[in-house]
Amino acid sequence: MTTKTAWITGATSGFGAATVERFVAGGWRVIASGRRIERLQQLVNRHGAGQVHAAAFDMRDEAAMRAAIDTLPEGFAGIDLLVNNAGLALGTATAQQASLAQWKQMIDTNVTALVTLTHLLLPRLIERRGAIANISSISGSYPYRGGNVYGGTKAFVTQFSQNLRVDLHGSGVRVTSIEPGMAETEFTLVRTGGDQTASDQLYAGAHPITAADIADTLWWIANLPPHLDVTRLEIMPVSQSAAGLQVHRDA
Ligand code: NDP
Ligand code: 8X3
Repeated sequence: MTTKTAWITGATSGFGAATVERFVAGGWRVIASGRRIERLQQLVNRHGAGQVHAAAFDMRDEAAMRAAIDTLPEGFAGIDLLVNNAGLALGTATAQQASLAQWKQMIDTNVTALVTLTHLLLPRLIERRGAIANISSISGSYPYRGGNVYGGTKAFVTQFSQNLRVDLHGSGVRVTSIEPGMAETEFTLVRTGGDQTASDQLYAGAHPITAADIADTLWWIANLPPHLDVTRLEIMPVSQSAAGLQVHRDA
């Protein structure tokens, strides 16, 4: 049997890092991408250059992304699975107080970079009758205060996934939108600009989703029989539920 290859974006932390470990343990080759090259290098050192290829670049830099694709080593050039995981939320302010620069960075990373990499890899995925797993979020379905553009980017990811499936009809390529709720990773540290206390307080006592939970889910999806496609998967911790309507009353 040919060794399968997965490209996992955002492999330096959280869901992506755990997913690299899960797929490497399962015998897949992994292209691990992210900006923090030292963390990618640690993955290569741990697993060997034959099993993990480090592709260090900023997802918002299209030229760097193209160069990373063009210089894939021979054993990593065919791709069976693209895990579009790299992404971030920046800030928790309401729209009227939010930073426009942060809004643009979220759109550039969570939307523009995701569609660019997908577009560039589609021919290889079609050739292998492969799969695409897009990491969306419950924030794309349930609005919450301060979720403004972050939730908007994830709603895009969910809908883009559904539309991709329609266009790829008959190609054998599977597409999944995974929509997790609260998960403990570096996500809140990034969102708050490095506030460890805020991160600890958010997750305290909530038994949030772990990165390994998402890695196991991706492993399950990737290894389903080829006639099955999990089209959308919403996952929350038992401790979380949506209860969102609010009413403002005149004084
Ligand atoms: P982490 O902050 O732990 O990981 C985010 C990853 O994205 C890092 O590896 C980071 O790599 C990468 N990344 C961010 N910006 C860029 C960029 N410009 N170029 C390349 N890589 C980038 O968070 P999570 O693991 O939680 O997040 C993974 C995905 O899951 C995100 O899309 C997030 O929106 C989504 N998600 C998270 C949830 C949660 O509660 N944690 C719930 C639902 C969805 P580096 O900094 O090295 O570039
Ligand atoms: C992350 C989940 O609920 O913090 O996408 O937006 S949430």
